[in-house]
Amino acid sequence: MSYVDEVLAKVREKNSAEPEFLQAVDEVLNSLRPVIEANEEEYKKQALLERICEPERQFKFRVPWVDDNGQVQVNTGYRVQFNSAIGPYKGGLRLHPSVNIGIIKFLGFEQIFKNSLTGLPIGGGKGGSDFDPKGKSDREVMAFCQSFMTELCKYIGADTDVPAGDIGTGAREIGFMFGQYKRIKGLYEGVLTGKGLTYGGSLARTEATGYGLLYLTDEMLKSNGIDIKGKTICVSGAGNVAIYATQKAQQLGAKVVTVSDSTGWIYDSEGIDVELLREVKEVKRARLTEYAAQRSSAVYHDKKAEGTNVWSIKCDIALPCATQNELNLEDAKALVANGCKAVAEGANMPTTLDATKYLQENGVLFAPGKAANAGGVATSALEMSQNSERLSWTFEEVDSKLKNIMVNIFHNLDDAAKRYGFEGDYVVGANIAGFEKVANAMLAQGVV
Ligand code: NDP
Ligand code: 2IT
Repeated sequence: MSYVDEVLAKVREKNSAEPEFLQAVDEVLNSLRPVIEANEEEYKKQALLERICEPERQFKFRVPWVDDNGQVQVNTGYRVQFNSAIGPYKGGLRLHPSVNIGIIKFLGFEQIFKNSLTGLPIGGGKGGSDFDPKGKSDREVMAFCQSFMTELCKYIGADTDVPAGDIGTGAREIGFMFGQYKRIKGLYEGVLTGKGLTYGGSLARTEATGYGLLYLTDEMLKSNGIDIKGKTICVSGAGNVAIYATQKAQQLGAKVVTVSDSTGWIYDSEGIDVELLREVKEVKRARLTEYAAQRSSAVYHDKKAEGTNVWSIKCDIALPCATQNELNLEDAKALVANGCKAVAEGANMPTTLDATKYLQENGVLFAPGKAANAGGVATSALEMSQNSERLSWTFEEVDSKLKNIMVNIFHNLDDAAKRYGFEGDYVVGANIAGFEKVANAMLAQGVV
């Protein structure tokens, strides 16, 4: 049995109740085969893959808080500090009822390679809670965030572990958490990223994941002789990543015709009105039905009632920006049948393994999330730099650094794929390019 197969078997046995984690490990280890085979003896002796698949440490804690009726509620909090070989743990906090340890581990595992791809000194971590901010009052959200941080603050710090936003965690939640950290620890430090601009946040961090997704997609298309201008794009999601992906796609001359949330989706034949979308989602925190009500060119589709989703719409480019496993084999078949040329993942692991394979086999350019959505965490690292030097850079300065990082990521993964004889396979390229730096750092640091 090869070393990769041996480790895969062990990881499956040990984590059998964590399907999302196993899916992420499966994809990464399988695509690392050429590198592992070239160094099999050393890596095996050093148990490098076993170490990479085992978090350095993980915390699970009680988060009690009082709701607006005076009732005590209890949620579970998590932080997984996965790998610190190349820098302090870095990664977001997801607040969503579906959160469990397997989901946090899959996200933390992906984050190791994503953070490495950015070229910046950040290790991999992730956290969150099964708390649902949806429908809660600002006071309830604050009560939860303060309780969550009261425990989390014991394990994080500007040079230890720096959390940020993810699903359900935006500027409001980061603000409440930062305030509580400062109050308990008495430290005004860059312990979180995605902060507000008046207290250490970076310009362009809000836009960074969506903008970065488009910078990388544009570079991938260009290098395959395709101009993004005039192309039709389907976006899923209607949150932070989806909104700014839509905005940048439009700035680059493409037309985005769909967005979605967990209950339904919009087809807008005139192209999505980003300002209206921001008003509905960021300001009013309302459903997409509200967008449709205010825009005559938009049609709302109820996901459950119709059993449909945005991937049924004809497009040149698909950008899944909502959540994991939201684009399955059936969706991939519909995209291919409709002539889709490229898929780039704004979300983490939105495409199932069989769908990814089908897209690649049918000639669709496929940019995996750990590369395509790395602009968010890269800009978080730029926020950490600004906090360390106690300066703030202009929007243009941050945005141009972000663009350079995304263009470099594309060429690094394109080169890595070519080096190992997998030209055009950006999944293999991203995993290899991300892995090499982490592996070298781990080997140099001994058995830790
Ligand atoms: P937001 O919370 O801002 O938005 C999430 C969007 O996805 C919402 O429209 C939400 O709909 C929808 N969604 C969430 N969960 C589900 C679900 N289970 N089924 C269907 N739709 C769902 O999150 P972000 O935009 O920040 O994150 C989106 C994705 O991008 C995630 O995979 C995240 O991990 C990834 N990502 C985020 C980065 C960031 O900087 N924020 C960086 C890199 C990756 P609804 O409003 O109905 O819940
Ligand atoms: O998945 C991700 O990369 C994020 N949610 C952003 C993490 C960060 O530290 O900015």
